[in-house]
Amino acid sequence: MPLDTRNLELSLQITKSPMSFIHIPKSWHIPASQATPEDIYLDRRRLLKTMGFGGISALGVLTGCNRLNAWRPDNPNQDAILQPPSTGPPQASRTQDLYPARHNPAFTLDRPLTPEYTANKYNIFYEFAVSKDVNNYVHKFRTRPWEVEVKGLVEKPQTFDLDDLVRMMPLEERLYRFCCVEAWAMAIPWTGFPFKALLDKVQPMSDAKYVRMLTFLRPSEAPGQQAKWFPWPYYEGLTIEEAMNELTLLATGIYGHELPVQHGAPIRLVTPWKYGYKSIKSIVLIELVNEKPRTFWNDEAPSEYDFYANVNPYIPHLRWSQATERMLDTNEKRETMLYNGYAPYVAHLYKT
Ligand SMILES: Nc1nc2c(c(=O)[nH]1)N[C@H]1C(S)=C(S)[C@@H](COP(=O)(O)O)O[C@H]1N2
Ligand SMILES: [Mo]
Repeated sequence: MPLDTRNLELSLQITKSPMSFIHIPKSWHIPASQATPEDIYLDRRRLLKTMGFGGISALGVLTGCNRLNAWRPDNPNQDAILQPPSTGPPQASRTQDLYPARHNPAFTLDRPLTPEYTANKYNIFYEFAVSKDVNNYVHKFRTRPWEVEVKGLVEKPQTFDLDDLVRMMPLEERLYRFCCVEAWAMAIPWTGFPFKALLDKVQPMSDAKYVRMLTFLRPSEAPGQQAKWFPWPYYEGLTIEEAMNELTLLATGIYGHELPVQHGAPIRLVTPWKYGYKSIKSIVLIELVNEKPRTFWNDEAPSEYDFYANVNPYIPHLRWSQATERMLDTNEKRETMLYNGYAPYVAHLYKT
C-alpha cells in the first residue's frame, strides 16, 4: 500500500517552536497540535534522515508518486508547466547594461531606504524555504533562459523571452514603501516597468476583467516546491484596473541592479498599496481572464488573506493588529497608512 504523505505528516511527533511564523496554511495541513509548517518541514527532514533517506526529495520515491500538486485533482492551476531541470552552465542575462535605470522622481519616500543587505537576507519565498533566510537556498535556481507567456483574453497572445521583453519595455527606478501582512515593512528602490506597458502590447479584449499570474514550477531547483502540502506553483491575481494602475510595476531590478533570486528574479509583481503576498515572484504566466482568479494565500486561509489585500490599519489580521508596522533594520514602529499611503493613486478603485 502506498504511504500517504499526509498521514506521514500526521504521525510525526511535532513540537511547537518559538519561532514566529505567520502565514498558517489550511487546517488539514496542520495536526491538532497547531505545529507550524516550518516545524513539519524540519521534523519531516529529521524523520527521513533517521529512516536513512537524504532529505525531502526522497518522499517522491517513498510514496511512489512523482507527480506534483499541480496535477492534484483540486489544484487550481492545471495549466502549470512542470519545468525540467536546467542543464549546462548557467546563462547570463542579456540586459544587465540597462541598470541602473532612469530614476523616476515622482515617487519619493517619507522614510529612509532599507539597507540592501537587510532586504536581501529577510525574504518570503516559500518555493525555497519557509524561513526568512531564503538567500541560503537559492543557489541551484536558474533565471535564464526565462520565458513569460501572456495568454487568455488578449488580441495578441505572446510568449516573451525575458531579456527581449525587458529591452522593449520602459525601465525606470521608483522608491516604494513595502508592507508585509506580518506587519514588517521596508522602503525599496525597485527597477521595473509599468504592468500597463505590457498589457498595451498584448491588447486586452473588452471582456478581460482580471489578470491571473503564476510562478515557475521547478522543484529540482527550488527545494520548497518539493514540499507537497502547498499547491504549487504560487498563483495570484489582480483586477484589470489594478494591473493598469500607474503604481503597478513588473520589477526586474532592485537597488540599481537585477533582482537577486530571493526577491523574485527575474520578474515579479510590485503593488505597493497591497500587502506583500500579492506581489508574486518569478512569474512565468500572465493570463487575462473574465472571472476573479483564485489566489494562493486566499485559498490556504480565506479568513486571514483576502483577494484584495489592500493595506489597512483599521482591519486587524485575525491574530494581530495592523495599526503599526515594524521597519526592517531599525525596528522602528510606524503607524501603518491606509493603502500604505497610496490612497491618492488607488482609493478610487475601491469606491462602490
Ligand atoms: N512566488 C512567491 N511569491 C511571493 C511569495 C512566495 O512565497 N512565493 N511571498 C510573498 C510575500 S508573503 C511577501 S511579503 C513578498 C516578499 O518579497 P521580498 O522577499 O522581495 O521582500 O513576496 C511575496 N511573493
Ligand atoms: Mo508577506
